[in-house]
Amino acid sequence: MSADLPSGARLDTGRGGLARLSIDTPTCAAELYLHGAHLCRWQPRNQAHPVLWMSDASRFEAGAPIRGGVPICFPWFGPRAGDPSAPVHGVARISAWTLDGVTLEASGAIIARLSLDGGAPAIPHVPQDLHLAYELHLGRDLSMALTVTNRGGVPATFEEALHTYFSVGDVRRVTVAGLEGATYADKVDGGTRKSQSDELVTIGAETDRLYLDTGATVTLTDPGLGRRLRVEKTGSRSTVVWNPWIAKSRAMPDFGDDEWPGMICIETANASANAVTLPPHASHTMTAAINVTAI
Ligand code: TA6
Repeated sequence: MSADLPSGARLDTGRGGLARLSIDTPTCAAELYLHGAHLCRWQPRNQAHPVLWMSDASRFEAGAPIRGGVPICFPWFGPRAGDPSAPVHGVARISAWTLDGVTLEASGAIIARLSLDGGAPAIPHVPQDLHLAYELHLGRDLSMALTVTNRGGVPATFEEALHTYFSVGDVRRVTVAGLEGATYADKVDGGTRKSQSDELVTIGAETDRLYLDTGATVTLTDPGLGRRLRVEKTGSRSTVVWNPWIAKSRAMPDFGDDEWPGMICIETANASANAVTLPPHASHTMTAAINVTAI
């Protein structure tokens, strides 16, 4: 593969000895691990501060999820119903993906294509007829597209999420727009269904909300870093907003005790009542496009 890489892209060995695609072009710097097809870094050239947040305490080892960046949750979101021993958020984020191709777009963006086939011995829990393809466009903007194909003869149901961690100046000062009127399951309150009555979501305590039946574009305004991040999505009916705050941060071994003010997750998903059922031989694509502007 190395020989076929366009200029500005390099396949090397990253943290924990894991294979990594390093990108350094006039439009952005980025790092993509084959472990979990995990984007750990994306920083457009006009941004002095990384857009994606990474924990300094993250593990980089086979079988363990990376903390930060964009984990891919699949084929379930959260704990697996009826199987408490199964890995939280599924197995895609702890599996070794195949890098199928890397090309350079006229816009200067790098396109990386990866895949994961269900049923491989190393990938338990993924029904063997499900095939995942992941395409990232890494440039001044970022776009991610996850396509699931059911190659089997029976319907397949799954949940999925691009569990994006954004870096912010101070989470207590950010606002999230675009979710007004949506219903959400409040996981901090036992999953109680509530309605987003305020126009803006603000963070003043542990927040873990699964917004349902919404295809809305979400805008994160961050006065601390003087920027606005816009997340536009397709093929997604759920949005998750998460900040662990103090106690939950301390309870997570791969999350620094004092790191919580610097991050917020805004996740593009299909979860719970929005799980996807794919007929035989059908595909479903979920996309998230992210751009950053100054405020
Ligand atoms: O997306 C929010 C969430 O489901 C939270 O409940 C929290 O557990 C978070 O994901 C992180 O999950 P992880 O398994 O990566 O620790």
